[in-house]
Amino acid sequence: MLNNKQTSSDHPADLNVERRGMLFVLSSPSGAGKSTVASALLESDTNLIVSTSVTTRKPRPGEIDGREYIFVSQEKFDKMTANDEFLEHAIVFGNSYATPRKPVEDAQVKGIDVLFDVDWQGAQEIQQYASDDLVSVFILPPSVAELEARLKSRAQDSDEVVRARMDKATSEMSHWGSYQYVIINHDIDICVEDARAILKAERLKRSRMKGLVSFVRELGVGQ
Ligand SMILES: Nc1nc2c(ncn2[C@@H]2O[C@H](COP(=O)(O)OP(=O)(O)O)[C@@H](O)[C@H]2O)c(=O)[nH]1
Ligand SMILES: [Mg+2]
Repeated sequence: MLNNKQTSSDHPADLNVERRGMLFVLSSPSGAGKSTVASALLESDTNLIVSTSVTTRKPRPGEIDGREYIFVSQEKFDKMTANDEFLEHAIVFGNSYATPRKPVEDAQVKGIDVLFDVDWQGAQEIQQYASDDLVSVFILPPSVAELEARLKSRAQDSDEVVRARMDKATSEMSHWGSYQYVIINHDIDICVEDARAILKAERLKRSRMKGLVSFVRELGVGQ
């Protein structure tokens, strides 16, 4: 029954409970503002949760196991891979990263949207998994100089790591064309606003509102 969760309100937005959760993929090179955008969206949006990745990378100062990442040994990671616990996995900067499958499946069924902070490899695999449920956004820095400045100001990684990330940024950015949306981060507040607009517009797409056919039928409108 398509309309069994319909509320008494006649606003189509109430039909959102009828839709499957979207998979909202955010990618960018390190330092382009992805984490800031992700945090801002998650804070203000009650129907959006984040996918917490599993990684073999060591925690940085201030990172908490289960919050930024689920930090595991390579051995544990390999075991989880063999158990098919991951929706996708990839090697980034020499460390393994993966998206746990179960929380995504559970959220989608409930109509909750899931945000992913993954690299281009993850985005491609999630695209294959999700097809119509996917919304993908690539965030570009305003310039190479600005990107470098942002990476340096973090000071959490060694110079060597920062250099390696600058080198990788160019190749990561070369995948911008396979994303549905591109945001240039001249101003982080506008960047957040743009990401919110994308999320909102995608939620309002007719094709996602599964309860719409029965709703319109009740309005007495034929096919
Ligand atoms: N494919 C994939 N990439 C991930 C996953 N989790 C994080 N990443 C990416 O791995 C890269 C490194 O992430 P991180 O260690 O947090 O360092 P950051 O570059 O400072 O954000 C980023 O591009 C993330 O988007 C994941 O589960 N799968
Ligand atoms: Mg990150």
